[in-house]
Amino acid sequence: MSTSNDPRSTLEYQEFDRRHHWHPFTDTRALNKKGTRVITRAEGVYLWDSDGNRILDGMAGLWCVNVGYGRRELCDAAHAQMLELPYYNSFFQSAHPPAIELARLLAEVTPAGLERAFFTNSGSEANDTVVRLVRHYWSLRGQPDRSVIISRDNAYHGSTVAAASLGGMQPMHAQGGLPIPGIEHIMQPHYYLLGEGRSEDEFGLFAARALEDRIKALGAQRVAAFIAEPIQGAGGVIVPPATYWPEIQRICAKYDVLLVADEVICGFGRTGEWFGTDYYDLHPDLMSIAKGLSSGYLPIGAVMIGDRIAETLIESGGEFAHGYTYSGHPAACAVAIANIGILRDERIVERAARETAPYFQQRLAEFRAHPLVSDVQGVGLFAGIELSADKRTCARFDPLGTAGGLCRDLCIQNGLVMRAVGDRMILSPPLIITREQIDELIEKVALSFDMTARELGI
Ligand code: PXG
Repeated sequence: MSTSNDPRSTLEYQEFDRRHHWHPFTDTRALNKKGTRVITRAEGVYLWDSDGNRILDGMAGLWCVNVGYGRRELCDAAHAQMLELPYYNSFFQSAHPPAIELARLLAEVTPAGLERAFFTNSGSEANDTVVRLVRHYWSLRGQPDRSVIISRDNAYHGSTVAAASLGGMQPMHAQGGLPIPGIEHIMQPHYYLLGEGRSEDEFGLFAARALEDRIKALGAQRVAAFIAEPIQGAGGVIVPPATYWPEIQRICAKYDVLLVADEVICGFGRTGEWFGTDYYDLHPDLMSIAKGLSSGYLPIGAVMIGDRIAETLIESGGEFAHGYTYSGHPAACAVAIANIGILRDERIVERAARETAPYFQQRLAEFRAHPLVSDVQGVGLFAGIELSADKRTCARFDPLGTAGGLCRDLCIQNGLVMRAVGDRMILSPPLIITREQIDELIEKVALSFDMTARELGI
């Protein structure tokens, strides 16, 4: 048995990985040819691989390591909690201090009107919980036919059956007969892709009114909820026009459709506010959270439940027949409490908003002049940068992803993790990234863009 003091060679890891480890969202044949990258340790904003290369993590893991790597307080919190009470559940009229304390803390940091937390182990489970909860709510309100949930094209809400159905990713729907019944998708507010012929403000209203049109077409009495990420993350960091969210909110209120904010990526500081709903001044009935809740140190998610839903369930009595063995796992809750403590005590969100995020966005905007770049969009500490075969006409690459895949690989060669969504390059670094580290990141991005352009002859 190998230990961290006695590591295997990269080739050995790769061979065992090929033989025994099935990766998520991965072309196994392509991976097996190439061999996996093995990440062995991390500190701050940096990762190290099994060959000793240092890599700047421009994605905060998978959009989650908001406080950065190597925070001993989070490890100590898990350790202490596991010695005290490694496991107990919150079924059958029980609870334990970390779950109670975290729920109380979440009521404090999330927007007003979301006072109760239902714990899950992931964002996917949070969104599965949302599907069951909104349908149960409308049943209790005597409107069982209000069961349709409207989502958006290109949304990502997770990989479980209900969450993938809510998502708007065609390749996911194509595998396994999704979506499940009762899920509808409307257009996404992606101005760069779909805005032709309209001003940005006009397009925002147009995209929002797709919701009203769909509600009318279905009949409002059938529509339970609308779910959306305040800013689409995995879809490519799609920042909606300023007119979009106020109009969505007006429409949800008009037709009494519940508003569900999927804050799995936007939550806990990514936008420069604590939540995307703070950034856009939204008043959701439900909010899904995960990722930044524990900065990814342990798996935990939650659904924050709005008062009108909670009160209906309480007044009606009876069980919400739903829950996970590890809902509110003590160690994960203890880590989340410590993580929120760090975010608060060190004013990480506020400092990023004031100091580093504006600099990050300003430096990224410089890439608008790059021959390969046709669009740069971002808020706070995340951004999407569109690579185009011809920046004047915004021509797309054929096949899609030609430049994105190449650029992503060159980034790694240059010591940077940057994610590619087709030909859109994504950044979402830990919120503790410094100005100097942003300079380093920009330098690596510039080098990688230049190399990509050269290889593609642009
Ligand atoms: N909602 C949103 C908005 C997400 O981004 C989930 C729900 C699901 O969370 P879990 O914890 O079940 O994974 C997510 C997850 C990517 C990528 O490549 C994005 C996610 C997950 C994995 C990869 O961009 N987002």
